[in-house]
Amino acid sequence: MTTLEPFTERIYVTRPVFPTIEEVTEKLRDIWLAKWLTNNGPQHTMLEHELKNFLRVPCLSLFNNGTIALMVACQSLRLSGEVITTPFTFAATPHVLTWNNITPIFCDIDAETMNIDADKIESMITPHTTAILAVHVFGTPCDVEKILDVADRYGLKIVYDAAHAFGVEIGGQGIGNFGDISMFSFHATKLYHTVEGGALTMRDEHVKQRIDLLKNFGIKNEEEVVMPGINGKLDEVRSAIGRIMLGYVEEERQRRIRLHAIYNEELSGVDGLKLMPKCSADVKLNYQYYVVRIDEKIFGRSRDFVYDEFKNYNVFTRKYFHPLCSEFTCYRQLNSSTVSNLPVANLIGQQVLSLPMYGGLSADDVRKICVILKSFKR
Ligand code: T4K
Repeated sequence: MTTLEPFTERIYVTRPVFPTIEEVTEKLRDIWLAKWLTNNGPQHTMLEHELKNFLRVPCLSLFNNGTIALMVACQSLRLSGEVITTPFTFAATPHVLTWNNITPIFCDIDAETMNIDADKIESMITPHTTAILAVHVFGTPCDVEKILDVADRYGLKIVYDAAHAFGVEIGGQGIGNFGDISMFSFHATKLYHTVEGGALTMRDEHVKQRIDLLKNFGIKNEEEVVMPGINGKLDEVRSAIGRIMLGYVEEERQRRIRLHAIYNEELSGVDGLKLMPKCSADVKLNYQYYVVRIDEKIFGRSRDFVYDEFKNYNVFTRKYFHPLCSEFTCYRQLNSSTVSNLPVANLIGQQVLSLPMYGGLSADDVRKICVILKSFKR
């Protein structure tokens, strides 16, 4: 079982969960019968309702992807000037700010959770700051209380990029209840997906109404267009797939819980490897990713060595998130992008590696990945 032969087939960092073709065909038949393909059809209405219940949030608005959703979130709150965010995230997070004519201000991250360091946010606030855009990286919740405290004291809005946090809860409350607006991504590579898609969640029905206008060109009715909106609509086919996929989430999550446990069991105690952060007992996690940090000085091999070497075994890991957003050519000239402002993020960006994590992996696959990883140690 745990030989060091390469895997016979490529093992990717993740694989999408697929519904059966029969389930999809059945739903497509409904769509064909209704002759309604997009623009607020019945599948869309039903999915919005079902997701609102699933995520335990008062209001939810569906989108064609998470990035457009986040752009609309910034528009709906009329954010401007500067927004404080994390450099340790996917490119979409700072890009939506730039697309809204807002300057991203990068704040360093916490060495344990890898989320924005709530204790450092205050020092980044200027008279131009309008909001905090925090990311629940790898599904680990941000310090929502501290972020609320600083936002309240300075009158700032809070937007959470919850792209990785589908189904995560704090103390029985859906993660989408925190902040003014949260964004979820339903991309194919996520625990839950609609092929491409996303959603915003919010507490205020009036905010939802504004968001629903913004994602439909600002069209109020056949006579009135009340704001410069965009096309952020999720169509009927993807909405229908999303309805099917809701039936798959919990089983997929359970499979990943088991695989996480095997990774933890096999890798804990290996000098130079830091495993996923521990969360308090009242947090329900989704186990979407499994990330290790490799300390080259102790492990004897760099993260880049491990990443390259894994390929010889047909294992395709990912360096989520390297390079940091503050290292992108479009952001590195910002004052907040200096290494001295972001020491923790720069260190973690060099160490982090996302290992394969999806329900289709077997326990033996994960054990073998761990044996391979441990064999690299010097
Ligand atoms: N905020 C954050 C914090 C995010 O992480 C993301 C997206 C967003 C915002 C924006 O949300 P969206 O607009 O995407 O809804 C992937 C995803 O495309 C992206 O959604 C995700 N974050 C990011 C972390 O990961 P890539 O460029 O790494 O994807 P890709 O195509 O390399 O796929 C990863 C692996 O998955 C492949 O090596 C193989 C496997 N795969 C992928 C696809 C698409 C398959 O087996 N089948 C497939 O169909 O960005």
